[in-house]
Amino acid sequence: MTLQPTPADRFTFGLWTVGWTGNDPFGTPTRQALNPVEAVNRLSELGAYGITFHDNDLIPFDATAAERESILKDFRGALETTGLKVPMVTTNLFSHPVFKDGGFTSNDRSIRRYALRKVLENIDLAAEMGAETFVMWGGREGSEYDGSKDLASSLDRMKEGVDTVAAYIKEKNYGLRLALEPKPNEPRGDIFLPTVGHALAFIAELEHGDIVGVNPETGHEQMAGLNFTHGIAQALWAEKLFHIDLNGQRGIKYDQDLVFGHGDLTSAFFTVDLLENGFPNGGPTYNGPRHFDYKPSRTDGYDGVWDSAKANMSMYLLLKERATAFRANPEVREALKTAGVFELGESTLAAGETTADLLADTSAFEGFDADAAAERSFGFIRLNQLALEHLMGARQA
Ligand code: GLT
Ligand code: MN
Ligand code: MN
Repeated sequence: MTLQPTPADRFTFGLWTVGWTGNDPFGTPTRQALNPVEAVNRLSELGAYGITFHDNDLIPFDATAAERESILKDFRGALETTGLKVPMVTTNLFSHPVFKDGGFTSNDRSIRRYALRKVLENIDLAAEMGAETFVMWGGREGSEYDGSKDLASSLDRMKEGVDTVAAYIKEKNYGLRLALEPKPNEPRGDIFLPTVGHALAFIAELEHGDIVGVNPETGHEQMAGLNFTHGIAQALWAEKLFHIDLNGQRGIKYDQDLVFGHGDLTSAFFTVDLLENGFPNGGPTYNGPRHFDYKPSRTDGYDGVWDSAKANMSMYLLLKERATAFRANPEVREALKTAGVFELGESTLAAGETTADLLADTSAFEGFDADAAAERSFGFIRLNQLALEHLMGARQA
């Protein structure tokens, strides 16, 4: 059963996803180029809410001003006709050979200045398109050899770049926020700000960090063997989950960019459960677009491209349905209670209790029977079985 999405679901796609022609390090394209206007029309027909793009997905790197205007005119026309939105825009600082050692952190200062100008120009376009989020994926910001970089200077230059862009946004009064997208490696041997955690720590050092958050991608955290749901949870907790890239990845290997849910399905279930139902004890929630950043496998023609676009949305909606049933089921509520999930929401010290009070509480330590407390069975296995039974559709609400 394929569920039918509507714009109210806020599903968005990168133009580079359905527009990927299948070129990889070992082979040339397997599909013809896709006209951006067709991408807009098709995605709208399928029930998507919006489309996102890099400057050069739409406007070729070497386009003249007149070519740029004509492309934008057609694209805007398609957006107007379909009602599709552009909630996010990003810049390509990785394809052209000039960026082979990065944009913001290239060892060549003239290239860093050029990269910054390219981003600022694209910020103007993003604001004009009505985008809320500007993603920065620094795919080429990194190294193959540790000796080729001053790592502290690299972070200084990254900070300088991001702060300059953020300050420009404020100065122009654009309603944009920046979202840094972590990735551990590929195309560089090691990419700077490799995980959500690194990015959050970096943002805390910024001058204009108030408008800078993260855009975590499912597969990127999983390439590092990390738990994606934990990553977005920490970003939410820090109120820094500004955007999200959903896709599929099977384990620690090259970036697969599979359809959402086609990688680690159990993890995808808990991702959707968190995005849709929030933390069991309350807290910040995610209200932004559900953005798919995947690659339709190069084995498939355009039939497969549109099937896979549909599949992303359908997987999300199916998981949403299962996760909602999971949370509503009384047996699950009971299992969550037994597991202590709600108890974890209670503060460890009582309201107004001081450290001195805790030290004076002999029942907390001297009189505490650690062996007896160790007897508690948390019932986590049963809780997980209930989750999987819901995921598999073996149980309804
Ligand atoms: C690139 C990358 C993605 C990023 C995009 C944004 S481009 O395809 O693999 O993960 O989100 O720059
Ligand atoms: Mn990816
Ligand atoms: Mn991505």
